[in-house]
Amino acid sequence: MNIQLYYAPTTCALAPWVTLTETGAPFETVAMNFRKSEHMTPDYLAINPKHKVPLLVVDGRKLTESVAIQIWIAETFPAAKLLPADPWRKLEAISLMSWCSSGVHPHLARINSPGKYAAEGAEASVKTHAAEFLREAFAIADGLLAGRDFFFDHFTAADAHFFWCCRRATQFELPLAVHVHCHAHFQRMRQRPSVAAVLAFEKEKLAQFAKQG
Ligand SMILES: N[C@@H](CCC(=O)N[C@@H](CS)C(=O)NCC(=O)O)C(=O)O
Repeated sequence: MNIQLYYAPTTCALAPWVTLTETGAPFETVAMNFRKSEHMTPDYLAINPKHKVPLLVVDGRKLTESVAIQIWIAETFPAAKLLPADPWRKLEAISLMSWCSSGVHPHLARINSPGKYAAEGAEASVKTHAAEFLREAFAIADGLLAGRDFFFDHFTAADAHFFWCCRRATQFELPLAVHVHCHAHFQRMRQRPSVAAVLAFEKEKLAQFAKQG
């Protein structure tokens, strides 16, 4: 099986990169330079008109949307136990990832690029509102993580997905540490070999892109 993951540093493509790495399966990472708008080129738009990552290509078939990609990885490599075995818990994990994707990520996007969401002059207010939504989201996750190492009884794709949300929040200097269980989960995840590997890969790619100018 030929697996390619289209990825860009700092983006949510980090989550499927981590879960694919957890499977031990070989895959190719196609690293894109967003600062050079490589995702807006005619070549990439022909593959993915949504101009987003992650994009998974498996034997020439394309799959977009992080949640679908995470489920594909978990179901294709069941030995990695990337979703809980119990059917209800499995749906809870999918629910958590859907929330990361549709309930948390959009607020992070507003902090990253407020100008895309507001008229000139209103950017600061978009960021303030997004930060408040994020504070509420991290408070909810904090309750779910209290007294636990992971969202379920072992590491799952939901942990990888939420890790990305936390990471992006810290990159925007949002006060994650006030949510003590989220913060502890974030630190724990950073120690995981798959996560350490993606962070090292990201650093390498950013340095390479900087050299290219
Ligand atoms: N709902 C999508 C969101 C993907 C997404 O927004 N990716 C961002 C990076 S975190 C992106 O590629 N943005 C580039 C753009 O929108 O042009 C998913 O979960 O896969």
